[in-house]
Amino acid sequence: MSGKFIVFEGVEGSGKTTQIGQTADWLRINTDRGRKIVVTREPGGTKLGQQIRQILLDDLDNCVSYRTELLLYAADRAQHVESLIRPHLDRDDIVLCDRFTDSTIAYQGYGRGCDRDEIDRVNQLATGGLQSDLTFWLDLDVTIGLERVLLRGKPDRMERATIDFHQRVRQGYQELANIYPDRMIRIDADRSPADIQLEIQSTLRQLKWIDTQAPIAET
Ligand code: Z5A
Repeated sequence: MSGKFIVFEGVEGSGKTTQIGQTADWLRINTDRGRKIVVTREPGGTKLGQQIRQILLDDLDNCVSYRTELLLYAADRAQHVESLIRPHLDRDDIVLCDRFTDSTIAYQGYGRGCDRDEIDRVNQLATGGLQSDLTFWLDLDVTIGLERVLLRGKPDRMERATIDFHQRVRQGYQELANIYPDRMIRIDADRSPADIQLEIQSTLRQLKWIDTQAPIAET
């Protein structure tokens, strides 16, 4: 396996989708010819995953138990890793993924209070040990993020959780970033999309995964 696996994490509305799109456009221009840039997400990166996503985010009168929720995210991930992520990494592609295992630790662990050892075992089963090469954690005050997503319309089941829940999630990301400083890079997401994108491009250039002669794109 020789591709690169880059994950974007953060609370709701932190700008992951926006930044992944811009990063993919920039990488497509600036990486070696033939190296494919793949954009995907969790939950819902596969056909089966889209059905699981619907179950997870639909309004089910909160009848999904926390353990069921944990296993549904893991089922989505197992299918995603096996049928999409690993095959692309085996072909030397660059995979950009909106959320991965750290989301489960932050949301089901810190947010819901599920047991951390159980989460680690479930993540290991779902991924076969695959970890990101690099994770950008877009760090944002949860009230700002939730205000952004509420402008989009009706919040989904996860978005309707309490502010306390979302604050615990953010705290979870902070602790993960402290534990894994080499893999997880904190990006201040309370800035313009252009400024955030420049920092992401600059970080990727320093890692020399791309043609370092390439200019940083105007955003
Ligand atoms: N979840 C979980 O619990 N466990 C797991 O293991 C996994 C996930 C994998 C998936 O939701 C839910 O599943 C999520 C975690 C949980 N739950 N919640 N709540 P999703 O996929 O539907 O949504 P999301 O991942 O939370 O992303 P999002 O809400 O779509 O936000 P985003 O992708 O981070 O941000 P965005 O779409 O780029 O931007 C949001 C808005 O802000 C949009 O209008 C932008 O134009 C605007 N924006 C973006 N950047 C900026 C800046 N810099 N300034 C101002 N405005 C901006």
